[in-house]
Amino acid sequence: MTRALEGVRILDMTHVQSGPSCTQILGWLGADVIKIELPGRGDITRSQLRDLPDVDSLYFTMLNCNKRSLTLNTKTGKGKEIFRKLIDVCDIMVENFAPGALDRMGFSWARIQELNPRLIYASVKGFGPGAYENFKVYENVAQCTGGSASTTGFDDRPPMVTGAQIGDSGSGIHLVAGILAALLQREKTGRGQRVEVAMQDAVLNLCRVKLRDQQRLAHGPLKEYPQYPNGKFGEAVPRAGDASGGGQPGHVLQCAPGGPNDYIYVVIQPQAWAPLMEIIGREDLMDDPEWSTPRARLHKLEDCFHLIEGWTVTKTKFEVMEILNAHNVPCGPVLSMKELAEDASLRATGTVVEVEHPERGKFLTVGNPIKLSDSPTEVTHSPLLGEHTEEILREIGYGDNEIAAAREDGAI
Ligand code: CAO
Repeated sequence: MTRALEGVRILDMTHVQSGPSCTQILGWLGADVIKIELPGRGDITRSQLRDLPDVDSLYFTMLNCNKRSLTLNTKTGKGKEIFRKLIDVCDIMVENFAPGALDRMGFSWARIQELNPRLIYASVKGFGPGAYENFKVYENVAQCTGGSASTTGFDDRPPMVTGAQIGDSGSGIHLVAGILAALLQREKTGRGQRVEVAMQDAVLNLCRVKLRDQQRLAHGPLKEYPQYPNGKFGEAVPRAGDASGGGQPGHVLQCAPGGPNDYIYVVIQPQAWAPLMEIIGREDLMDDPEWSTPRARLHKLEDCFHLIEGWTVTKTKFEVMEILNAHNVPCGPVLSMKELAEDASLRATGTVVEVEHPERGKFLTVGNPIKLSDSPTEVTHSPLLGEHTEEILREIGYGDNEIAAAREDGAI
């Protein structure tokens, strides 16, 4: 079976997480991803947070599957020549260097267009054009500048970052969408274009509902927030703890036996109130006008969840999930990374996969979360540093002598 992006060649100049998360997905969709790395060192994450001595870190192996590695110093004369050749034969270039790094190498967008007008040039930067455009950005910086930190955590505690890498992998997936659209447009126009995603923008896009609430705040308190009705609202959207960001109230409730992740998130849809009350043995509240409508419950949500928690603490989160789902009540157990790593259905769908690596042996990773019926994903191991240098150079027309000379030069 062919794969969706078969025949598409990516010049992958990415490093760390945001860019690599994008090109890994393109690889899973079938593109040939050629990862360019600095000779001798490679992507800095190869050696960061290592769990085994002298072996590529999980940070690297989990973000660079299905790619080939070519070591190339693009600041040498020979390196620039090889880079120009790669620009010639590739469809898409992806990079997430600090602002201006590619220009400093001598490859501005204008120059790239001259070299290959069909090339799509995709970048992740910390900020879009404006006062901050030249600043470097990492994950948590983006979470802070994109509105996530100010709206995450509890009212009486400092702002908090989330474990979901919404700045890095969130920007990566936004970039994938832009690249695929540009590829489709190129089918019609024959021209490449520039695709840019700023991490601040990607995070803000994922915090859309909080900007919604900022505007609602002008018209009165946010009644589904834990600050209502007893606390105060200031000028900006406050941290809402674990209150639901949607239209239906929800809360994390404790379960048995009381371990750090023995919790379940329960949402009270209007139609779920009666079944919930029946399950917890409070049939008296099913039709009580003081409790039975969303409006009546709004000023006492904490009491509502307290009642339900009195029942959830007597069961495990999985028992609660079974019972509530049998009555169509939306809920979700808080799953630990250990539980997710061992989850049989995630293994069966390839969302969690074991990959054999030539130096570290088997490692566990998150496979392709995007499932295409006509384009299956097979996750292959991340490349060793420079594993494919000669293979790729031969493919683009270099012979043995030229390869040896480039190596002598330090270009590869
Ligand atoms: N050949 C020659 N030079 C190379 C090279 C190669 N193959 N690969 C990298 N380099 C050079 C770059 O050209 C740059 O040189 P100059 O500073 O002289 O222009 C240098 O290596 C360092 O690149 P950098 O500034 O991007 O790296 P850094 O570690 O200092 O900063 C980061 C890292 C992530 C903060 C920065 O790249 C950044 O802000 N990127 C944009 C936002 C982003 O993606 N952040 C996500 C980080 S986590 O996913």
